[in-house]
Formats: sequence, C-alpha cells, structure tokens
Amino acid sequence: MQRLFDEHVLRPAKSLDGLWDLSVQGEALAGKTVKAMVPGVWERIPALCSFRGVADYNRTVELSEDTSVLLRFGGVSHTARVFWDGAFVGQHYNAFTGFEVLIPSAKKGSHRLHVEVDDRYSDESVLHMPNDYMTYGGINRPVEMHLLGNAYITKAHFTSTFDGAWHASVKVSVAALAACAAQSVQVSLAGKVVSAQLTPMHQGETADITLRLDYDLGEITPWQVLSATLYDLLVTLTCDAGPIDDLIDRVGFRTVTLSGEELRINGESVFIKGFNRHEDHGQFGCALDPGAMMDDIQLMLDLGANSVRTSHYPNDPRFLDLCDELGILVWEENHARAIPPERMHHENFMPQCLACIDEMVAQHMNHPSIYIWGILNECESETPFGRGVYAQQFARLRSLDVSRPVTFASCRHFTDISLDLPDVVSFNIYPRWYVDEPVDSYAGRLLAWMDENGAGGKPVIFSEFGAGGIMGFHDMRRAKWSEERQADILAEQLDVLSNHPRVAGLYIWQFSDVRVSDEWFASRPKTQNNKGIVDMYRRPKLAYEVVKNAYHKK
Ligand code: ADA
Repeated sequence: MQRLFDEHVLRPAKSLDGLWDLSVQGEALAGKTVKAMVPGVWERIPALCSFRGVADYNRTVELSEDTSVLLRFGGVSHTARVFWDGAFVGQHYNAFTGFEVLIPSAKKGSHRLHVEVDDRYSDESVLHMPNDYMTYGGINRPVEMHLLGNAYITKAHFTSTFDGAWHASVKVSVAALAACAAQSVQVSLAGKVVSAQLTPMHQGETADITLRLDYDLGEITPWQVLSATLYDLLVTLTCDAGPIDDLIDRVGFRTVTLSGEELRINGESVFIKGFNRHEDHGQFGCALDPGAMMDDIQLMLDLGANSVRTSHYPNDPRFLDLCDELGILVWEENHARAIPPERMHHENFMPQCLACIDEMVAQHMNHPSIYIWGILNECESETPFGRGVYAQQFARLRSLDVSRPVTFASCRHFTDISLDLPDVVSFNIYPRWYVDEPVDSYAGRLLAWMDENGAGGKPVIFSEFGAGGIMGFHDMRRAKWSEERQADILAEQLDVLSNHPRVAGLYIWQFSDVRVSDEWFASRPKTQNNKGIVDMYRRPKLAYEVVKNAYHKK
C-alpha cells in the first residue's frame, strides 16, 4: 500500500509489492535472473551491493476481466521505463515522486509488466548525481494496480482556512475514459456532505470542480503540533447509473501564518526543533519500511523534536502519513542538493526541478504536517542567473499552493542576493566544524549582514548545523571526528541558537549517518556522512544526550 490507510473502498486496487524477477544489463549477475523484493533497493542483493546501471524488473499481472488499468508507482530510482506485454507505456525520472501509467482497455488474462530501471549518473540526470547522499537503484516505493471504470477521480486537493470558523475547500479532478452522461461529485468531510453536478464528459476529457464546506467553531478540532486530529475526506464520483469511483484521504484543519520573525500554527507561535533526515538506513537503503520509519520518528520524539526536514527531496507519503498522525511539522523540499553552477545551466535542470515541484505539491498537498515548502538546497543564490532560477521556482510553487510559506537553505553567507524571495530566510551554518569561529560570533555576524542587506524582518531558521562524529571513535584530546568533539560542538551550537531571540527554528544536520556516493570518499570517512546523532543502524552517539537535553529544555 502506498499510504497507511485505504485510499479506495469502491475502486478495486491491488498491491504489486512482493517478489519480482530482476536481471541486470551487464555482467554483475552473469546473465542470471534473481528474485528481488519490491519495494526495495538492489544494493541489498550481495552481488549488486555496489551496482550502478540498468536493471529489468519483471512480473506477471492477472486480470479477471477486460478493464482499464492504472499502474501507480510510488518511486523508482531514478529513471523508469514501463512496458506492458512488451509495449512501452510510460516513463518517469526522479526517485522521490510517484507517477502513474494508464493502460486503457486491457484484456482479461495474464500480462507481463516490465520496468526498466536506470540509476546511472549522466548528463540526462541533472538532479541525481554523485552527492553527499546515495542514489540507490530499484523500485524503492510501493507499486499498485487500480482497475478503472468509465471515469475516475485523479486528485482531490484540500485546503482549510480560518476566519473565526473553519472552512474547507476541496478541488476534485476527474478524467473520463469513456463517455459519461450524468455525473456528480460528492465530498464527505467531518460530518458534512456536499455534492455538485459535472457537465457530461466525452472520452478523454478531464474536469475540475471545487466544493466548499463550512463549519461552526466547535465542529472542528484543529490539527496541532504534537497533538494531531485528522479527518477522513471521502470523494465519490457518480456516473450514469451510480457511484463508479472514490478517493479517500486524511486531512487536518490548521493554518500556517508568519508574523514578523515568528512562525505561527493556528495563530500560535511555534519554535521549530527539528532534524534533517535522509531516507537512508544501513539495512534498507532509501526504501525504509513503515516500521523503520516509525522507529526514526520514535527516536526524534525521544530527542525532543517537533519537526523534520526532508533533506533534500520529497519523502515517501507513508512517512508523511506518520508525521500527520503524530503532529510533526514537516519542511518538504524539491530534489536538489548543491547543484553545481554548470549543471544549473544544463537544459534539463529547470524542467527536472519543475517536474519535481509539480509532482511534490500535487501528491503531498493534503498532508497537514507539511507547513513549508523548500527548494534548491545550497544552490547558486549569489548570482543574477541563480536568483532568476530561485524566482522562477518560487513562482511555480506559489502558483500551486498559497497556503504555505516557502524557503530555501542558503550557504552563500555574506554573498546571497536572493534572500528577499522566500517568506522565511534559512541558513545552513557549520561554525566550529567547517568554520573555526565561535557560534555566537558567526550567527551574529550573519544576522547583522542579513539586516544590512535588507533581508531582515522575516522568520529565520538555521536549517543545518552540526559536526562529524564517527561512531565508536573516542579520543581524549577530543579530536575532530571523535564522538566527544561532535557532542561538544552540538552543545555550543544548540546553546547559542536555541536561545537566540531572533531564531524561529532549528534543524540539526543530521538525524542519522548516511551512505554517500563513492565519489565523495575523500572528505567522507567510511563513505558516509558521519554527522548523524545516531549511526546508520540508529545506535546513539554521545551527542544524543546533548541534543535530547537541549531540545527538551527549549
Ligand atoms: C550541506 C548540505 C548537506 C550536507 C552538509 C554537510 O550543508 O546541505 O546535504 O552535505 O552540508 O555534511 O557538509
């Protein structure tokens, strides 16, 4: 299942997770076909633990009747080409967003589903490149097959507003696979039901309709930080004779507003105590199962956190479901980490970023936990060209969703010319680690420079800070890379930043150690980014108690 609840009761949907046949192009498996778990990464298969290339995933799919089929892929890393009975039916780039492939008029019987998965680094792939995290290979998120009738609901976007009472707006999108004469859409939410007629649709047509629901104050319990209330949103599509499709989501009523340097949820100021988290685990690679995701959340809650930043890409919706349920605030960002200037000039750069933004917002818009969208971590925000890129991507985000603020994590300290563009200013800083300067002095200089350059007056988040600590390396002189030194540095950073009157939020770099691309070996002992508070297997380092004390005290 791609979510932690049933998305359909009426529409027949079947999981295609489980064992698939896997072969790879090249010598790694000596021409053999092996079994591979979906979802999963092929690095878990010993012969493929360091394979980078093209692999073929195959399985059969049974249909008990003639029908239209919608294949839903939660994520394939990083490029997928999909074939149905040998015919090419669709493709997708980017490991971290889902995609769908429609097979209209499939015939009853047995069919072969083949997904060619490519995780090679090349010019074609601007966003997946050798980096300070690992691009794994495989079908890394769940796969489902849905059976469709003459028309189906493609999405339902929920937004809530508050003006003394709560209001919900639900934008429903519908597509027709065959002509449907009389059609209506019904929305049921928090004890109220509304419906609207659609004009008759012809084959291939799509339609959008927005329905509104109003509530009295006492009828809604808002979604609060660490105290979530969720409601089932049920959309039903009726065509000709009766209901033919449905869509269920879980939503929360809450507002996100900014007031001067404050971030507010439901009108109340909130201080963000967060972690940067990669989807990575020593055992599972980027394909963590929900139990492992929940383990991470338990640890973050134990550490006193109330927020997570999905550095540096959209996350698995099941992780977002858990955050929704537990009231954890999420900074979600599009996929881009420190893309070098020459790659930002590549013709694929902007289309790949915009596709990721479009898919991220379309797929994750309803998660109440997401309180802010981020883009382009540590990219070229100090040049006129880079500023134009940020402006274009912020404009795209704002055209898709006006209910959340936007930000980006900058490392172009003292040179950035794009800080007027976001609603929230965010800096990644590493005083005492990369920069040998006391934390209060560095943070103070940076904020003063920001004010002098006209970017003050907005909330400020320190979106990254931390230090390297190699698990098990202890040292009496507290050398860099020792657990002792990591704990010392975090203690100073947390002491200064969490008590700074101008800071609205913090994200420690990082929750756990992560594997990095082999190309990063020279600056990354064990080819890992060792700045985790826990290691790749979630064993705590000395810094764990330091963070726990600081976050619980705040
Ligand atoms: C940057 C970057 C992170 C990570 C970090 C580090 O700030 O955003 O992805 O690479 O530095 O560990 O140096």
